[in-house]
Amino acid sequence: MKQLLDLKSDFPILSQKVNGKQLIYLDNSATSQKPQKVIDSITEYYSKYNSNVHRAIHKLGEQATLKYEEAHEKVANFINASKEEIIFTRNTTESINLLSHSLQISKKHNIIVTEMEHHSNLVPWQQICKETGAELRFIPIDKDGKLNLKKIPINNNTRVVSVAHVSNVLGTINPIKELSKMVHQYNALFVVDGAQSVPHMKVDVKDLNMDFLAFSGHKMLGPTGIGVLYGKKELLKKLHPFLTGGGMISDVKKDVSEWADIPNKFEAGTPNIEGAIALGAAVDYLENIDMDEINKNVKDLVSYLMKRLLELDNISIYGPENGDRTALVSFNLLDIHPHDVAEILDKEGVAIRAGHMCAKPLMDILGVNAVCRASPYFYNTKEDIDHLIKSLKKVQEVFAK
Ligand code: C6P
Repeated sequence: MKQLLDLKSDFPILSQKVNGKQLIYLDNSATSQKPQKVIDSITEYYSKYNSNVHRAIHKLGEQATLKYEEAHEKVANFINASKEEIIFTRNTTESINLLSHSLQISKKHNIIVTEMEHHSNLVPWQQICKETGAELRFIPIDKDGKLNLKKIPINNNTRVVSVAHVSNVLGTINPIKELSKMVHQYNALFVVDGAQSVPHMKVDVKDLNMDFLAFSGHKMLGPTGIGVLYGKKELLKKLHPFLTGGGMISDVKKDVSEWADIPNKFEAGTPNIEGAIALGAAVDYLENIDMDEINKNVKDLVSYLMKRLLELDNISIYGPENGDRTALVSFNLLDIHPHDVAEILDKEGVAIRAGHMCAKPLMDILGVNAVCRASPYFYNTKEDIDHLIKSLKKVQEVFAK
């Protein structure tokens, strides 16, 4: 295994200068960078075996189908699922929309999310509740940015509890095993938004007893436009398809159709073939490093980031203490708008995200309109964080004048 510190050279984009300064990319929670191996897998598909899948009786078609199927298998092994339990979608957002439309929610149901959800795990449930008359309920968060499980509003009418594994604003790692137990005691379905966890830690869907898990390829070294919905086999078999058309049927008559087996039932139309294959290459890359190693490395970087941010005067940091968090740190500098912070950092070559983070209800709870967020991945170094801190000090100097 390579030392994690050597890995920057695998990512061609990271060697460039931005605004005349060496690029320090700390916006990995928005999207990660891609290693050469993933980029090559896309070029290889288009230059050697571009063809449609599940249709063609020719060499290229067979090769593309084999690789596409292999990608399902790689992703399945990555989260300890089986191949037919992996549905390829465009992203986490589409995975959750697929579920919310397929679950046949009705007026008698309630659906529970948390106050820290990304819009993608809130708006689809909010809309389905509006359409069906079901009730949307929230697990509140406490002052430390953790879920208050004593106040989970669950009852026998709860159909779904859908929770982020890791918050994209607070970095909180939610207690998925504990939640899963609680939810299943009420015979409700347990859905996990893994957009910010799957890239960073070993997520075992069986050990954590998740009914469904949604995540995005682009946050875990894969390309944009490919996402995953995992579902337990017995549940997926019972669900209605979200999109219908070619590729998802076993038989069609003029007035009636029968559905193909899972996962094809949920993959209507020509899929994102190169995206799936490249996600398979991303999974290979991550597994070659080892997810436990990545988890440890990112947690160390986050705790170093917290420590160094706390050296600054007039800073508010959001979310729990070290240990209960990973992936990212959100903060605000007193009286300086996050957009101004990000703009000045950009001039120093440092890329962070500033804004509402697609979590407006959480912004309301925090009492802010926007935050700054720095999110390292395993290829970042402590020197990158030192550079961020130096640049933040410059921001404060500019505004002190
Ligand atoms: N968060 C961020 O900068 P998509 O866009 O579908 O790939 O992922 C949506 C999503 C869902 N849940 C969580 C917890 C997320 O963090 C995200 C994406 C990015 O925080 C882009 S807004």
